Amino acid sequence: MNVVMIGPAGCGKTSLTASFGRWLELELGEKPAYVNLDPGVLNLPYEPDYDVRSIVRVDDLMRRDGLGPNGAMIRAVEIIEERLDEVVMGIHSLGGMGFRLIDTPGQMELFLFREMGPKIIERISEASRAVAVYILDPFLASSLSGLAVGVSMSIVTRLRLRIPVISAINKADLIDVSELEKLLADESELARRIASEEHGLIADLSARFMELVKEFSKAMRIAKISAKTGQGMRDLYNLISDALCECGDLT
Ligand SMILES: Nc1nc2c(ncn2[C@@H]2O[C@H](COP(=O)(O)OP(=O)(O)O)[C@@H](O)[C@H]2O)c(=O)[nH]1
Ligand SMILES: [Mg+2]
Repeated sequence: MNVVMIGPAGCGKTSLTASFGRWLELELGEKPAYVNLDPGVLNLPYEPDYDVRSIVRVDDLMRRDGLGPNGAMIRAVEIIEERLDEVVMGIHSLGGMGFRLIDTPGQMELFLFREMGPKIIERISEASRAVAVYILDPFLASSLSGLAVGVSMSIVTRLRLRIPVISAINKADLIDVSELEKLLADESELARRIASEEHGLIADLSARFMELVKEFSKAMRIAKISAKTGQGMRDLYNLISDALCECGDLT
């Protein structure tokens, strides 16, 4: 079972890979495999069983080819795309029956909007099931239109990767996300707040985005988590298990 971490830069993909993995090990006695697909990361808080930096490293490209960080990152993704078979074989060779936790590049557009992400996920989900965890940064959700944008990115993820997607609000230790949780659980309250706090076209667009998300995800089930404190890992586990069992029911 593959669990793919997706979300904007800094939302906590790498931290969650480590802390959800630790939770699986300690609470369930699982032995998850850790996969790093970020060629740009310098330090990892987990020991990767497969590391794409065995093919290419962004810091090497910067030094060797005199590229800036963005140019080197794009070049690295091109190299990974050229050597996709190797990457897929590396991931396949991990084998095992348990969880494979897949950490993706900091900037999610490199994974989602180029070939790299969809191709890798297509290939690995031929042999085993896969679910994506779309991680919302609570700072984006500080306005209702921001929340609509954050949540609707889970649909974009669904469209690009073609696997079930569940959502999680990370960094719950930093800001109080209970208000946010209540809003997402109560459609009519959400609609009322959008109507009163946003105006005109923005209110309209926010409301429609939310409807779209609800329509596609049946219920907006979102885990409230902290990769730092480990809070909410059981909820996340339950959502992931449901998504994998229902095989598309959450899509
Ligand atoms: N307080 C807090 N910080 C977090 C949490 N998750 C991640 N971070 C911090 O957010 C920053 C970015 O995290 P990282 O996992 O590298 O994000 P990525 O770019 O999505 O892989 C780091 O400084 C993390 O320590 C969390 O749940 N709580
Ligand atoms: Mg990362």
